[in-house]
Amino acid sequence: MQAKELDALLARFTQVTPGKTPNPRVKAIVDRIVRDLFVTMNEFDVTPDEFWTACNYLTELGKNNEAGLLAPGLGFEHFLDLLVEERESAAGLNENGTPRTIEGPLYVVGAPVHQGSARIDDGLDTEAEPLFMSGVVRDASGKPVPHAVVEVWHANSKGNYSIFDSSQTPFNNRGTIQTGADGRYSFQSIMPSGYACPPGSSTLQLLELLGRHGARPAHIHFFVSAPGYRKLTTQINIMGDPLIDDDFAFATRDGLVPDVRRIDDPAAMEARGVNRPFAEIAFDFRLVEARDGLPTDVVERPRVSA
Ligand code: MBD
Ligand code: FE
Repeated sequence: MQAKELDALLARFTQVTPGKTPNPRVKAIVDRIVRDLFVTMNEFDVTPDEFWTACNYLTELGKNNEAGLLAPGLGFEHFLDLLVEERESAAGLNENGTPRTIEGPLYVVGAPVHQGSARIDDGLDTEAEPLFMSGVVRDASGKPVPHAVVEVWHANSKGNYSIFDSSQTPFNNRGTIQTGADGRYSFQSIMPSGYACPPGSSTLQLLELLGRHGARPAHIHFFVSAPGYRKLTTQINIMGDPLIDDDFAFATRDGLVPDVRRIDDPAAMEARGVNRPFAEIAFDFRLVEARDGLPTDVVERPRVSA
């Protein structure tokens, strides 16, 4: 179809019904997306079979509750991080903060709350490597932030998340740690493995058509918040994971790959109360001060609660 004809068609299809009032932002964005899709269909001579395959794909994606999995897989969630950061930099926000990275779809509201330190694994995975992680929540100048809250969630040694994986105890590898005046947090858990999109999932089906895999390096998620500071959504990656620079969700960032100490000294094992060699990670978070006129740090999205 010629551009002129396409323009005339879109002008007709995007007319407002007399007497109705559109939401101007929704209208502007949807009109634009429809235009871009028409242009794409025109350019690629999309057939009816292809179009309905795509519609059915979206229906199945929704039925499987996978919009939140495809979004990081296609890079949208990381792109949102970059868009927020562009606005933060333009506003001159302190750049000493711990880098943000995507939340992903597997956070669950309602994890057990602990003071200062916690054990967040259920102790049932006796093959997994014990992991001890600790650090301090600091401000941009390095001073401890009192009364910070560190929410942590990660996969088990098979790469699966409790609640979404009904074979695990609820809230395994999930916890909320309230720090004291010193900003210190610590927890005991087990070393996670990287998540991979389930075989047969809508997300993996599309990724395969794109010549991609659907796996993540091992990682641990955090929300870190404190009164007067911007809420930080981030993750650390486990150093040495072969996918660290090949994450299907594009979440790896400089500054988020701390050293992992491996310890097999029997006295240290005994002191930690474990019967196997274990891993230690030290990681301090740096929060930046809250400020008006920035994109919100508290993202509204549907989240599972349990
Ligand atoms: C995850 O564990 C995850 O963090 C993301 C972003 C997507 C899928 C699974
Ligand atoms: Fe994850």
